[in-house]
Amino acid sequence: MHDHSNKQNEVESEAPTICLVGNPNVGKSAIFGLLTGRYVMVSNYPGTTVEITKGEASIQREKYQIIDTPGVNSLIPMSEDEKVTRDILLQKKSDAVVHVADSKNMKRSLFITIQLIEMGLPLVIDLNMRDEASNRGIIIEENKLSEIFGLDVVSTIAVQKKGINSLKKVAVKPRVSDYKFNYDSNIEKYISKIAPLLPESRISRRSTALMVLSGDKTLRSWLISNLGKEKINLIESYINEAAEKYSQPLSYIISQQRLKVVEDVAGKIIRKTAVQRKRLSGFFDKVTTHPVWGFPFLMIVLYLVYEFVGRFGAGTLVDFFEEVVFGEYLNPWAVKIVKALLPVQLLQELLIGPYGVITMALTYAIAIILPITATFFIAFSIMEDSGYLPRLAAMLNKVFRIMGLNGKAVLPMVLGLGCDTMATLTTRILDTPKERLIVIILLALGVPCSAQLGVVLGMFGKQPVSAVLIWAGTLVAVIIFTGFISAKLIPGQRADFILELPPLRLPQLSNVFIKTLWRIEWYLKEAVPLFILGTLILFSADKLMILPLAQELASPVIVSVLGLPAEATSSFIMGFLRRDYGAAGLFQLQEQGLLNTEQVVVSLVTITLFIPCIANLFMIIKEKGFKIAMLTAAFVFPFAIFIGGVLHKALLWLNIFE
Ligand SMILES: Nc1nc2c(ncn2[C@@H]2O[C@H](COP(=O)(O)OP(=O)(O)OP(=O)(O)O)[C@@H](O)[C@H]2O)c(=O)[nH]1
Ligand SMILES: [Mg+2]
Repeated sequence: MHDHSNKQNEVESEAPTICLVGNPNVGKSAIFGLLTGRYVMVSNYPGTTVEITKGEASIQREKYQIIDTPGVNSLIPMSEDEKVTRDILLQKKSDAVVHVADSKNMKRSLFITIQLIEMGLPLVIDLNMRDEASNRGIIIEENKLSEIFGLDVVSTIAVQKKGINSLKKVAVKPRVSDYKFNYDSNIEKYISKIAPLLPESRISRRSTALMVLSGDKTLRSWLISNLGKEKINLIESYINEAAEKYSQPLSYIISQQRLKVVEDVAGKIIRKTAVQRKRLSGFFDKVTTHPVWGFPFLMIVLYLVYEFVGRFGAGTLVDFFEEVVFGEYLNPWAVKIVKALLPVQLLQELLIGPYGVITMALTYAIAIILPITATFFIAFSIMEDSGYLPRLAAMLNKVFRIMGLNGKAVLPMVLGLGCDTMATLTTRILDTPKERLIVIILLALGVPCSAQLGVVLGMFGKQPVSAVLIWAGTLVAVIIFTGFISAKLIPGQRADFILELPPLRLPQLSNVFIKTLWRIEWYLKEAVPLFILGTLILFSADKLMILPLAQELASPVIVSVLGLPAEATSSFIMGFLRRDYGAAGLFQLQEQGLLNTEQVVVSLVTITLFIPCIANLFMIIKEKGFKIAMLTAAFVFPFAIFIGGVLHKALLWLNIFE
């Protein structure tokens, strides 16, 4: 997530291109980072990369353009991220394709290799994760593999930076494999009938004919824009004729015949030696996915995160930054300097007044939110890299079925806890438009992002445990209920749950560190300007007497419906810009003793459910269009107030916090 910045840095060069392709979670982005020196997200779950990233590398004093692609399970795309990769092979000239393969999982990799060979692309094979393969007693006969396919084969361990130089050497002189395998005579017959009708592309007609025969619908628009109606009809009639021979769909038949080739090659190149299974990781593997024990384990994980982020980050660190760094030093200095240098009162207030850029925006952004998000990012990166997230997906599959989703949707939902905006982009890994829409709505509605979550945890650190439980329980109930209803209302279907479980590993500290720094940098670049903008809006609204007016207008809702003090209005206004900014406002109200426990719970439930932040809204527009984005916002906003109001009444009635 968080790779907005990639866009601006994209380099369109004439340099020869090297394209990294392979299954999900095999280390493509890690290799990309080593080749280009540019960091892109590397995480231990499939679907980390959903868009292409370009970078430059200099190999033997020549410039090359390197392209990182989303992982694919097949080159007949099932989801949008896979389509991105297929399309780049189809439409963009690659001077070399590096097939990054997972050495411990060669069969899955070979399934891609033979399709890349079929495409007639200039290719080299990189056997990555050699460390994990040898830990499992798997040895790949590189020479034999190279001989069979007539391609250069190198092996690497990306996380230890091993083998990168040999990879560079072969990547600049790729070969086109002359390995050929045949399908049954019926399929071969129709390949040769369809192939000549197809438009020219960057890959062989034989491979596009096989895609067409496999019923690849994503090729339709490409075919329509390149071929006349007659040819398309002719192709369709060939596909139907070809299919008549079998009782199963053609795509299945073609896959089966490919798998046979894979088995055959795998038999020749994989050797196994005896190894001891590691007891500890085996134990964790069982516990984390266990239908019963998985839940207590999840609770322990959540508790640890709460201690680290809620207590240490939001308590100790924030106190230090707010009271000592800003309270005793920075703010008093700023006041002195500003007063000395700017004798105009309006300007002084703009910087150091109650809605001042320094006293409000920077204090919020740096003293309150930064320590919290930084600790959260560390905790989150550890969860990402350990391989726990996909296991959570497997465990929650059943719960997610209620919402018309499958366990795969857990990934974007949990990633939403990092940043809803990027998680919205990650929904591309989901297989059906229906699932994507449901997850996008749920993200916009009920999944607090890291910054907001951190502030929320910080506030609950000073409240009884029952408060955080009620907050979390309400959110989970609202999410499940909304998911359930949307599953009924939105047409379409749910796909089956197939998610490769990556191995559990000890997170690499350097990656956790780089990722955290990277996210902090992203936060400072994306969030702080918005904070300043928000403060300027509040400042002007205050000066133009709009703020008191808005507080008066909103007070029936804020005061009567939600039972909050009128001052909370400005927090909700800020919430429009950034979720965490709104929460930070509430944080200060609590510090000033203006909120009791019941009000803390109600205000936090409301602000968590409240409108998606501006960046998220733009992402929804990008992914689903303006109309859907506006509808989502129009639903989320009153719904949040409604739930907050109901909760307020219920808590008063139950009288829990007296
Ligand atoms: N042990 C080991 N781990 C590796 C190696 N290469 C990458 N990893 C880890 O594997 C995980 C996946 O790496 P990524 O680079 O994100 O994989 P990707 O192929 O880009 O994945 P997607 O973008 O999801 O398709 C990360 O946790 C890496 O740290 C390796 O050679 N050995
Ligand atoms: Mg990647």
